[in-house]
Amino acid sequence: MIFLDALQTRNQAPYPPVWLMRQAGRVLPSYRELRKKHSLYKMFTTPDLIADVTLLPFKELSLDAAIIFSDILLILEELGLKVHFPDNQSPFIETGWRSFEDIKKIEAKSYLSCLDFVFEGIKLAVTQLSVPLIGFAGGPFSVATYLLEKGHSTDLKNTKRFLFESPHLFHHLLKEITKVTILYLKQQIKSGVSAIQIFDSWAGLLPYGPFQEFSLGYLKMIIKALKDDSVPIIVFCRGSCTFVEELVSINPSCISFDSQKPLSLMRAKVPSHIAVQGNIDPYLLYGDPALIKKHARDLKESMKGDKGFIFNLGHGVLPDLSLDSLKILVDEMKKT
Ligand code: 1CP
Repeated sequence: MIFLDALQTRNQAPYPPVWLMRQAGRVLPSYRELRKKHSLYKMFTTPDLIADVTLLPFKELSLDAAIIFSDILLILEELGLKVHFPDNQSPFIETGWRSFEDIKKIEAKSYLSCLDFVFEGIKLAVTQLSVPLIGFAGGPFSVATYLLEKGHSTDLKNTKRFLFESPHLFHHLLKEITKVTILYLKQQIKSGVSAIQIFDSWAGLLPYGPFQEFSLGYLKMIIKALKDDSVPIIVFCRGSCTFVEELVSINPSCISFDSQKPLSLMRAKVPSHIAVQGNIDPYLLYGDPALIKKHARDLKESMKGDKGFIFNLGHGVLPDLSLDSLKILVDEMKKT
């Protein structure tokens, strides 16, 4: 299990473990076939389909970890909200709010009631996998942005305005999301995942103070709450190269870096007991095979001998990439 070994910074294999964020998506022809038959919501909520899609990338690529097929936004259904995944558009959330004051009504229950399909999907997937399964959740800040922006946004204007206008209300929202996230991750662990990744994808758009107050503080709470569950926790945010010292301060098992800086430079700032993951720019995969191989070799060479290096992209696989490019990248990383 070289993936789990690397998370404990003791991988002895002559190559790093490899997995890719968003490996189970539209880049796979087999996934596109399934999408013709089922809505995305059906795929996220049917245990058999969750397990099947989780396994799809293994037919095409030689990977060292799987990630459960789900989405960071589904957790909002535990707060009584409805999440929509329309075809070829960003997901959006039906809030029914007339003003942000309605956020006061959001309250987490002390138990989970509507995400059983995820746990059933995990149980089914682990019985069929020969590599560790990663469970995940969104960082509370990133999940909250989808509520406040009502879907995708490039500048997070509503969120940033709200956090300065109504910081108390924003903290209330983040606290309630954090409470359900902790319950959700604990149940994923009980169902059989061997590691957790927290995706705080949008936190990197925050300036320094708000990053600490509205993102990092809640990531820290989650890490603390899961301490006794003894499962490694990977933290990812776009902006991780900028906020490396802050991410180190919350002591995750691994930091997943974006592509903004060389990974070896980041490693020099991360203590040796914390693993590092990353960080090829996903757009490189539009390049020709020779270029892809060169970047893979350079990264591997720069991290040679690092027992806590996990290969990944700096962000998720883009849906319109060619599968052949992914194969070239993965094969090059795994060459001894
Ligand atoms: O292999 C895998 O990683 C699949 C599991 C997975 C994960 C980890 C999915 C399935 N979504 C996610 C996390 C996720 N979802 C994130 C964090 C990671 C990241 O930054 O990439 C985010 C921000 C979302 C929200 C989301 N869900 C978006 C982005 C919207 C935006 O703001 O641009 C989209 C397009 C979705 C739908 C979705 N979720 C997952 C897939 C494969 C898809 C696309 C489905 C399709 O088009 O068929």
